[in-house]
Amino acid sequence: MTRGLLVLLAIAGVLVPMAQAAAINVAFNKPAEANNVYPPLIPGNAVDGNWESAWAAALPGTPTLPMWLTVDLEGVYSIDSIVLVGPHGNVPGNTHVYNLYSTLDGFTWELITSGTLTDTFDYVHTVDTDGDAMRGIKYEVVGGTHWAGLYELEAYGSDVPEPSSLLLVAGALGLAALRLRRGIRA
Ligand SMILES: [Ca+2]
Repeated sequence: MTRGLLVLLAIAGVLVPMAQAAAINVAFNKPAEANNVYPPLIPGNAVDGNWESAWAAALPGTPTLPMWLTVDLEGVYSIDSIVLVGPHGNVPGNTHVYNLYSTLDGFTWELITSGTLTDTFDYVHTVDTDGDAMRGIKYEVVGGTHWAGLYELEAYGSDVPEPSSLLLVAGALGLAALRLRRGIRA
């Protein structure tokens, strides 16, 4: 095995653990907003890590729907899954029909999926998002007869490499090759 190959493997050895880092909830305590709020059930309650605290709208059901909540991830992340925790124990059997969107720029929203959370009986949904890049997430309630709301929104993922990071890696590889050609030991 050549010294050059050893250097490349050593650098790759640093990068592999970063790529395999466990996914974390990148929505935790991020800025959240909603188009309607019933104080003290503020939007931030949907990203506080507590499944028993909720965001809720003040106006119930139609014709006030849709009600929505957005979370700014404050950066672009590769998201593997989104967990929605709906109402449980308020009005058992009540449904919350929702659309789930993502955005990269805060203006254009792309539909991820639609579903129905059912109070107490089916109130936790895990949505597989295949590592899609996201900057923000929107939960939009478009149906249901009671107050729209959400107890928690979790987004599990990891950092998407920024172009500057890739340049640093390329630079490190180039520097290693240059040092080898000149016989310089690291
Ligand atoms: Ca909560």
